[in-house]
Amino acid sequence: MQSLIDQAARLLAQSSRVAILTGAGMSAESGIPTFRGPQGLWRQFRPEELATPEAFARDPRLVWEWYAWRQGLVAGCHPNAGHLALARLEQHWPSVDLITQNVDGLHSRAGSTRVTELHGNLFQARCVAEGTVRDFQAGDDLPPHCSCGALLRPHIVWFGESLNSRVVEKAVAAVEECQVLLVVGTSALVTPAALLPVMARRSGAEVLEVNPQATAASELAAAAIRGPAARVLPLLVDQALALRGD
Ligand code: BV8
Repeated sequence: MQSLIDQAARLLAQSSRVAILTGAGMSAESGIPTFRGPQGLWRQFRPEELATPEAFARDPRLVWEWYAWRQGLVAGCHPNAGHLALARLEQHWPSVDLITQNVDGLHSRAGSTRVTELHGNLFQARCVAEGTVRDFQAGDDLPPHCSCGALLRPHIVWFGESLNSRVVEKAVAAVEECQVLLVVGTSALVTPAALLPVMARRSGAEVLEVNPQATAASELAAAAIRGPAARVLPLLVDQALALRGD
């Protein structure tokens, strides 16, 4: 693994424009279950069953119970050494754009400021009638309602829903302009996020991957480092910083 970290650190050190794509594996070592991991995300349900507009229309209370449970779980978790390493990368490189599929907010809590949340944020809700978005902590009164009387829904992109076009444009621009795309903790199965590494390669960027397992993005990677984010990312960033003489 060390030779791959050496190779990846050299590519990072030589680049001024870096993009990062993270998925659920980024937060695994913070204690947040991944989507397709063994322990799953909640009771006997699968995310694809609950994270859909159909599930919300059918049973808004059940869907809110799931999101309230996740809010409680995430609130008790902390950014791990991998999140902190990516925040350090942003502090020392001229241009770092972090694109995350995660809705847990841990990158911002770790200090990253240039974060694009492709799939929304667990701690925001939206009025289904007015479309207004607000910070929101679920209480006991589920499902919650807006002051206008309409239902509030999690401000999350569900399966089968389109992503915000401005958010997608920002993510595509970042991967098409970067020199290196670092892909961390994603199975690269969910589109359109899974298309970003392909776009980066097509624009001439080098792709680096950090994941204990092979994924659909591995074949695009100049270096696919088989290890956990919280262990690999600090080593990678420290080595790249040393090569830059920072
Ligand atoms: C869209 C918010 C246009 C929810 C999420 C059939 C019918 C309908 C749609 C589709 C269909 N077939 C395909 C689609 C499109 C669909 C899709 O891609 N589905 C998948 C399941 C095939 N996509 C969509 O619906 C998107 N919208 O396409 O709009 C459209 C419109 C109408 C109809 C069709 C298309 C919307 C997708 C957004 C869904 N919302 N999140 C919530 O969180 O509640 S996606 C959800 O999956 C999470 O955001 C998660 O991040 C994301 C992707 O999963 P990963 O992050 O990759 O996580 P995963 O568990 O899979 O992998 C974890 C990885 O970490 C593994 O590789 C593991 O090895 C690694 N790992 C583990 N430990 C560590 C680690 N890595 C590093 N360190 C560790 N320690």
